[in-house]
Amino acid sequence: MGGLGRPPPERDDLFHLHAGHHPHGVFLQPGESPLAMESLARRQRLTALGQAHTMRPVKICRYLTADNQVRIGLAKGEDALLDLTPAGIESITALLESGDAAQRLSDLSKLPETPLADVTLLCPIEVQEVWAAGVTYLRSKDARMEESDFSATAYDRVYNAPRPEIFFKSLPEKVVACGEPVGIRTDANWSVPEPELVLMMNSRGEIAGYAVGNDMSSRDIEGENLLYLPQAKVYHRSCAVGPWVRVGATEEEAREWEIKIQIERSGGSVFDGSVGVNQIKRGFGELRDFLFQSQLFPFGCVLLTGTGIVPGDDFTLEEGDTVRIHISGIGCLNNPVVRV
Ligand code: DO4
Ligand code: MG
Repeated sequence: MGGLGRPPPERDDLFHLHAGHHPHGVFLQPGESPLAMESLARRQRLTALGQAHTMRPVKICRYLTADNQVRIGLAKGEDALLDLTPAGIESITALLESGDAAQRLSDLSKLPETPLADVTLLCPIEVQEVWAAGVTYLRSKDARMEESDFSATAYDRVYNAPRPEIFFKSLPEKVVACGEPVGIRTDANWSVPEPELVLMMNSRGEIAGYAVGNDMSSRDIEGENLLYLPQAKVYHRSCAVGPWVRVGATEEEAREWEIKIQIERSGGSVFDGSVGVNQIKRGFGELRDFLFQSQLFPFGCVLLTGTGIVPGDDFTLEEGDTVRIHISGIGCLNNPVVRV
């Protein structure tokens, strides 16, 4: 699982600058007394929890300490983490399962702080199956209809059908972390990243967190015949998620976020694009309901929600590229590209 024994991921600030983060804004810190929280919240005319979430996105991660301990951390500003171990939080799965993750994270007292530079961020997926929805944005439907005469009507139909396209994407242990390479297939000659909002759901199907994901795809293999979809989508290093899980945001808030991608080659940008999450055609609950229909996920599950950004037909990824995906409410996922 992401990151063990590997060098720390490269921490990129490009998107942080673009996204206008406010690392030093006025916000409540875990450990601040309930009275201080109440008084600040009252001044903002919000509940304490609402104020904390509005002013300071609650983001957690899995990380490896310098002495190789796996820990769960709470982001503190842009450069530090609070170790959640003393608060009894040792797994993201258990925290999401508890049903009150945001409340638990807002009720914490003093916790040990670690500079982000001293840790390796791991993939936040511990034991969950990873699934993906497709053709949920108009851009994805149109691009896929263009890439394949053979299957064009299938994309058109599924975009408009009550039942969405949902496919199995990855076992948890195969998902790559931020900083680790994503793969392009050796037998493909048209490969693209798919930047997607990820829903982190518990066993009851509650959307308890959000993450940034990349559903790597071989467009020529998918375009040749839709029955080749599993080969186009499920291969070594074809899925990246992380490093942050945003906790406590509603679907309404998530729909305000923007997804951006930039692909770098030889020090320059060869593609960039963006889309608003509100361009997604289907509701999150609708996708969840189809995924959970006649299924059990005892540890919860993870769903990539589809891409709304598809590079032009003349673009293919190359080994040595770097894919940088940013979602405004969550953070950045950066991965170099290797041939697999
Ligand atoms: O229909 C093929 C896959 C679609 C997909 O992955 C997407 O729209 O993101
Ligand atoms: Mg996709």
